[in-house]
Amino acid sequence: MSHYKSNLRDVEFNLFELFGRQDVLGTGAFEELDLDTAKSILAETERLAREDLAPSFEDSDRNPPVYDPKAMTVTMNPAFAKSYKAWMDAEWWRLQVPEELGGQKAPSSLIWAIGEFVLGANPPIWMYSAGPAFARIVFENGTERDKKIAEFMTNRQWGATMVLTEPDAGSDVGAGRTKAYPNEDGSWNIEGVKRFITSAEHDMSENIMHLVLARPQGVEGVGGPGTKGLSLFLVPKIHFDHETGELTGERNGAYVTNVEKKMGIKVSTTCEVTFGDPSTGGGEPAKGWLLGEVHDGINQMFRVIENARMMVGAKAIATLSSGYLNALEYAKERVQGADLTQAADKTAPRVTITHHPDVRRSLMTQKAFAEGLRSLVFYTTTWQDAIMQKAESGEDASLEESVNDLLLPIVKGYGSERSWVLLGTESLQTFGGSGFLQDYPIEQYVRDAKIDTLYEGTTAIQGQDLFFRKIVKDKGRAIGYLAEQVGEFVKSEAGNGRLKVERELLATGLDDAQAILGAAFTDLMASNPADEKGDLKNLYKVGLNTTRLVYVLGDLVVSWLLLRGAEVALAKLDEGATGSEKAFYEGKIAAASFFARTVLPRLTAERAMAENVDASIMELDEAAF
Ligand code: ST9
Ligand code: FAD
Repeated sequence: MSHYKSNLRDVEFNLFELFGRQDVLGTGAFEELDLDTAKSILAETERLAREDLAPSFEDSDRNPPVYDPKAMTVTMNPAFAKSYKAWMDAEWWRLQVPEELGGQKAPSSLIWAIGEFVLGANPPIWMYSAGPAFARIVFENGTERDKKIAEFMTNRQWGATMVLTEPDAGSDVGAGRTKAYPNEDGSWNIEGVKRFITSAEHDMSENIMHLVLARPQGVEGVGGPGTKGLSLFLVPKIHFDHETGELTGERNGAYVTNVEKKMGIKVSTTCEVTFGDPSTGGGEPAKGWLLGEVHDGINQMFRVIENARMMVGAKAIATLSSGYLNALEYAKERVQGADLTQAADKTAPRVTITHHPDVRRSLMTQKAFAEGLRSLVFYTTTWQDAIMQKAESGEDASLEESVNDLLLPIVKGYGSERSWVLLGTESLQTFGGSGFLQDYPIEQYVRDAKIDTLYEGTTAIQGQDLFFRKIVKDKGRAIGYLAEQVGEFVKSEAGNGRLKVERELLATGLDDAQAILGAAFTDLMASNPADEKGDLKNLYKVGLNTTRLVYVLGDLVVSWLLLRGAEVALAKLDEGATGSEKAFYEGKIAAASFFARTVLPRLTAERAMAENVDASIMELDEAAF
C-alpha cells in the first residue's frame, strides 16, 4: 500500500471553488488547455503519484544511492529509477517547458497541483526530472547556441543542477571563489569546488547539465566581489556535439568527488563537485559556456531559485498533508482509553483515540495548517497565472510580480517551518510510540522534510528577503495591497454573520501584523546614520524581528485564505450539499474557525515582543552564551 495519501478533493476545491481557475483555463495564454483536460490531468497525475511514484519512497530511503569514489559515479536505487522512468515516460513535465522546446503552456496553478502529488509521493523525482525546466531558463536567457543546448537538454531528457554553494559560501553566495577563465574559442574553464549540489551525479540520464555560478577572471569590468561579480556557466558532465546533441563520449572535468550521507531525503544525491582540479578531478579542464554571453549570473540564477523556493515550500506542505491523512487514518482505528467523560468508570468501553479532546485538537491543527498552507500555495499560483496571462496580452504585470515576490518567502519559509514542526509534534505524535517506528512513514517524513527549512535559503534568509527586499525595496506596494485585501474581507459580510467572530479575530491579527511591521520600519528609520539621531545599531532590532515577520504574515494570510474557503463552503451548504460533500464543507468551516481561534490570538503576543524587542543580546559577550 502506498504511503502517500493525496487530497485531490481539496486541490480541486482550491483550484475551482476558491480561486476560480476555470476562468483562466481555455483563455489567453492557456487557450489550448481547457477545464476538462485540466481535470483529467489532475486525476491521472494523482493516480500516477500514488501507484507508480510513491512505492519506491521507502525502499530508496533504506537503500540509498551508492557512490563509487574511484569511478566518481553513482548507482541509483533500482526501484526509484523505475518510478523516475514512469514519471519521465508520462511526459507531464512538458507542461513546464516552452512550446519551442516541445512543451505546452499551462497555468502555474495546474503545475503546482501536479507538483503537490509528485512532491507528496516522492519529492526527489520532481528534482531529478527538472532538467527540462532548467532548459527553459537556458532557452529564455540564452543565445542561439544556448537555445540549441536547451533543445538537447529537453529532447534527450538530460538531468540538470543549480550550482551555487561552496564550503565558505552558503547563505553568502557572493563569497564564492570558483573562477572562470576565458578560452580563445569562446568557452570558459571553470575551477573550484562546489558542495551540497543536488542531483549532480546519478545514472538515470545520459548527461547532466550543471548551471554554475563562477567569477570570471581577466576580463575588464566583470568578476568583481559579491554576487554581482558572478556569472552563470553551462557546464556539461559529458561533452556533446553542439550541432546534433550527440554525446562525444569525452568526459568534461566536472567531477563528483563526494556524495554526502544525510539525515533524510537520501535518494536525492547531495554532491561535492570539483571543477577542473587535476589533483582531485579527472585532470581535464571543466569547460563551460557563458549563458546568454552576458555577465548577469545572479539575476539569471534567481530565475531558477524562485522556482526552486516555490518547490521547497510545496514539498513541505504536500508532506504535511500526507502526514496528517496518515495520522487521521491511524487515529480512527487505534483504540485506547475511555471517553474522558467516563474516565472515572474503569469498566467503561475503550474508544478510538479520535474520541479524546487532545487528539481532536491535534488532528484539527494538522488539518487546518495542511489545508491553509495548500491555499497559500494556490493563492500564490494565481498571481503567477496572472503574470503569464499579462505577458501574453502585453499588459503591465508589475503589481502581480510584486505580490508573487512577496508571497515566495512566505511559501518557502513559513510553509517549511510550520510543516516540519507539525509533522513532528502532531502527525508523528498521533501514532504514539508507533510513530517512532519505520513501520509508518512519518519518521521518514520528519527526516525528509527537515531539509526544507534549510536549503534554497534558510528561514533567516527568507525573513531578510521578505522584509528588506519584498517590503522595503518594494516600497510597501505588495504588502499594502495584501493588507487592503484582508481589510476588505474583515469589513465584508462574508458568511452572512456566521463568520463574525472569526472576522473580528482576523481584524485584530491584521492590526497586530501591521504594528509589527510598523515597529520594524521605525527601527529601520532610526538606524539611518545620515539622520542626526540615527544609530546604525538599531538595525539589529530589525534583524531580531525578520523571522518573526515570516511567521506572523504567514499566520495572517493563511487564516484569511481559510476563512475565504469557509465562506465558499457555507454557500455550498446553503445550496444543499449532502453526504460526503456536506462533511467536506463542514470540515472546511471547522478548520478555518479553529485556526482563527487558536492561532490568530498569538499574534498579539508576537506584537508585544516585536514592539519591545531588546537588542542587548547583541552587546553580550560571546562567552556569556
Ligand atoms: C539549493 C538547491 O539550495 C536545493 C534543492 C535543489 C533542487 C533542484 C531541482 C529542482 C528545482 C527546479 C528548478 C527548475 C527551474 C526552472 C524554472 C522554470 C520557470 N528574487 O540582496 P542582494 C538577486 S541551491 C530575485 O544584494 P547579496 C538580484 O539579481 C542554493 N532576485 O544579495 C539582486 O540584484 P538587484 C540556494 C534576487 O547580499 C542580486 O541577487 N542558495 C532575490 O549579494 C543581489 O541581491 C540560496 O538560496 C530575490 N528574492 O546576496 C542562497 N534576492 O538587487 C541564500 C537577490 O539589483 N542566500 N536577488 O535586483 C540568499 O538568498 C542571500 O540573500 C543572497 C545575498 C545570496 C541573495
Ligand atoms: P550557513 O550559511 O553557514 O548558515 C548557518 C546558519 O547561520 C543558518 O542557521 C543560517 O540561517 C544562519 N545565517 C547565515 N547567514 C546569516 C545572516 N546573514 N543572517 C542571519 N542568519 C544567517 N546548494 C546549491 O548550490 N545547489 C544545490 O543543489 C544544493 N542542494 C542542497 C541539498 C542539501 C541536502 C543541502 C543540505 C544543501 C544544499 N545546498 C545546495 C546548499 C544550501 O542551499 C545551503 O546549505 C544553504 O543555503 C545554507 O548555507 P550553509 O549550509 O552554508 O549555512
